[in-house]
Amino acid sequence: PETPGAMGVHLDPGALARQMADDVRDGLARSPKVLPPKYFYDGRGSELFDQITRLPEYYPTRTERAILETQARAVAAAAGAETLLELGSGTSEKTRLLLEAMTEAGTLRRFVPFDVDPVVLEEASLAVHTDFPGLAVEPEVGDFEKHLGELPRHPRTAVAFLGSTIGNLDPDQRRSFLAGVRGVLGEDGCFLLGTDLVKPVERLERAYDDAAGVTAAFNQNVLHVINRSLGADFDVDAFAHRAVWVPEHEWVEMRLESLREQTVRLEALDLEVRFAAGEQMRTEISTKFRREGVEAELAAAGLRVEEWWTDPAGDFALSLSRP
Ligand code: AVJ
Repeated sequence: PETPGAMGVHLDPGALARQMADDVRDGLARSPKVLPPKYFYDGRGSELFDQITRLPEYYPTRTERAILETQARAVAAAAGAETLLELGSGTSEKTRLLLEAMTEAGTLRRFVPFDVDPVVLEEASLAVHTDFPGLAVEPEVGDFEKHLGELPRHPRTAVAFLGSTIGNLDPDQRRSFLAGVRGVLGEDGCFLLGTDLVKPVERLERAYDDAAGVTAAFNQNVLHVINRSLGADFDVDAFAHRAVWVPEHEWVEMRLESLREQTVRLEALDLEVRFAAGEQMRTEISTKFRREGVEAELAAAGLRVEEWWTDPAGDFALSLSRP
């Protein structure tokens, strides 16, 4: 069998670096300060996230996998997909359940993993190609908030966006992201979306502030990323991890709290930024959803929910929607 198709590239390392410089400059100029969550995932950050998914407190990954394990055939039957396009595909680990069910159903011809990290994408593509030799694997490198409009269109495409990554986008970002998804679907595609659901605050805050401190290390790692990429001198240990449920938005915020008054220099931005003692900077939102809200946001993008699968406890949902 042939090797995976050449990668489509929509985002080169130079563009990524400029984007990061702009995002960090803007975020640190705001009050309160914010950093975008997409810069967590360097090699170390991806490794820490992988550890998070195995923590006893962090239920979303294993719950979504359990739903996929139970419902993979139903998903494959409902989707009837010739092409599976996975957004933010990473290692495509859970996606294998879908690939198996969809190849078994006999409809699937092509897998398009789409991710911002070309190294992870290459590895994942090779692994899928090895295990699914009949499948055309056509990876695309890009940012799902920017490049959906540039992706090649194929008939009967199922777009998958798993892990409740959509929860890391704010409502405006979700609106424009979902409009982009609607665009790649054409008239005969469908959208498979994983969303974490609202639940008692104690469980949510523990899921984002685990006893072993892995999430704290994951949160602080973004400062290492900025130090390395932008020549900054954040004293990582002078910032403490916080996880806070914000009821008016129904999201968990991760923050980094400056433990003392300090000034940070960012060489690549020619910038010095002051932090007060106790000042908190937001590094991530992780929105928790209700069915009505998911349906309303999808409807606003021109998508109607056809299937809604959850685990028995109702912790997490997988929806399938269509134009
Ligand atoms: C995989 C991005 C959805 O928000 O739950 C895990 C990331 N942050 N612990 C999430 C994350 C802190 C995760 N996402």
